[in-house]
Amino acid sequence: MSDNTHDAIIVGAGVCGIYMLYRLLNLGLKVKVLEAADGPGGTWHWNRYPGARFDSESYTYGYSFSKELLEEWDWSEHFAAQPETLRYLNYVVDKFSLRDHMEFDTRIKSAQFDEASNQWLITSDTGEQYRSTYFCTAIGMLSAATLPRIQGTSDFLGESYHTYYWPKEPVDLENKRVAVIGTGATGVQVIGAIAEQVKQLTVFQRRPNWCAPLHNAPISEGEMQKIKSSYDEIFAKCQSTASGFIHSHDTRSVKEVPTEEKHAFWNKLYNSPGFGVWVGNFKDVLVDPEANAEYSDFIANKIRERVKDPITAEKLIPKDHGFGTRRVPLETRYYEAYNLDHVRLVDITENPIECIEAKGVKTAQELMEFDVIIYATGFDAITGAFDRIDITGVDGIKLADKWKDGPITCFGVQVAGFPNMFMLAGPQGASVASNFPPAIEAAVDWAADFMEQLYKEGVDRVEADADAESEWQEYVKSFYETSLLAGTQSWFTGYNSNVEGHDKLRHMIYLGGAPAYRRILSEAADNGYPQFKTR
Ligand code: NA7
Repeated sequence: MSDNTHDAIIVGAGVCGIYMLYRLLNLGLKVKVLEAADGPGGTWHWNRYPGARFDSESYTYGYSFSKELLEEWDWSEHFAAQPETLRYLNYVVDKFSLRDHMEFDTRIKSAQFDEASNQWLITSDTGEQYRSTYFCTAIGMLSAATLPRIQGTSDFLGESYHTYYWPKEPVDLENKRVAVIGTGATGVQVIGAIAEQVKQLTVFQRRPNWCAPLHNAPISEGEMQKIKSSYDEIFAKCQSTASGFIHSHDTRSVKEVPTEEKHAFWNKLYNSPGFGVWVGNFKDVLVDPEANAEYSDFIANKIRERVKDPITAEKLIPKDHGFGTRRVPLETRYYEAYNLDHVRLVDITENPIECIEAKGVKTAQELMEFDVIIYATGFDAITGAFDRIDITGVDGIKLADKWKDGPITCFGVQVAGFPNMFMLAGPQGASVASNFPPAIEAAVDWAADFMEQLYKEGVDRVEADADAESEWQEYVKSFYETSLLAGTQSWFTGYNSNVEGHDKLRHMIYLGGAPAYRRILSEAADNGYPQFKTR
């Protein structure tokens, strides 16, 4: 085997790629990770913006596969900030001696399946070529950042940053006039973190999101010891919930609970840390429009209580979708930011941005001058990272063409016509709709076990069956008929106004819950992988 020929190439050294590398090296395979960044960490390598932190409890975000690692690592906060997570991932890479198998500063431009050898020919943007039997994508679901399609972004003479490409060097925002465009999970974290330190903050909001308090806190030494002794129960709990978080939903429905008791429960959720406020709710809040409307009203009143100016408060309350039907940003003093005299909310549905100019942002009503513009405008989510690579399967078929109207997969792990390509956290899998690491550990284990079996059997070509793929499509779509998430425009449902053609529903994610997804994968394995053809 030549130096650049491998059993498997994994693209991406984030949470997913790191664990896949660990698994495949343990199988004795020749494996390499190719990574565009200059170090491991993926999401946590790139997103260095102020306020970037987990919305998952730290101790459910770490890997569960190594008891030794769990014993060694101490989290300092219940929801760790980006620098700590990046340190953690680097620690994992070094602990398991993975770094030597990673090649950094290597962005993949194309991947082409070669029928004669049953290998993938993978080419970097500098023209370096690699061959491998398996082409494993661990390229992230939120790694193709998108700037707004606003005229003049390059004319601005101050500093400007997309949150994903935040520089490694410190950015001094003190005494600066700062604009933030975008109020998704990222914008909300940035705004909460910088509002008090800047001279002037102007937030450009197109559509408000339903946000709720994170309630972060430090983890004391005693608490960490307790967490360490409870890891088995913590991970078992995460395995049991649809969302993969430690929060399980209440089995009662909104209508059957008396108002006083209901409000006491909702107050408890609102005052508790993490995503309980979203996924720990009554069972019908995300499926029954009336239940959802009642809960949304409850949360709207919380916003009214926290924001002093009633006009601003109303602008911050979503009117076009119910609570939890888009990704809920968890926040720290986000709403209180709008009570500061130097913070202004600009509703761009009333006062649209016309263009960016040398000095700032020109809206229909005025020119606002800024020193810094922060674009928290999100991602070409889930499929964007795939679209950036020219992926060619059998008979010259392009993945981008096959996915023109949305992803088509079998179990979210393979695509018919693209043999030996394993998507470790791909579209239509469970990871995007749940706590990421527990879901990817399961998906990686499944793919690695499958490859181990193929390797032992001497099989060097495996491909999703087209009929099985069609069945999976129908199955994935069926959940969209009952979930309120499906009726809302967001990156969950494939919308992005900054990407041509992403203006209609695409079936991006599997909404059936993580435990059911794992069951489906295990059944496939137990039955000898009937959804896949080998030769
Ligand atoms: P999101 O959640 O996609 O949010 C992007 C935000 O940027 C959202 O408020 C958008 O408004 C706004 N946006 C996008 N384009 C424009 C233009 N052209 N003009 C004005 N405003 C715009 O991305 P995030 O980075 O916040 O979060 C992504 C995920 O990362 C998050 O869910 C976590 O899982 C981690 P819109 O709502 O589309 O009207």
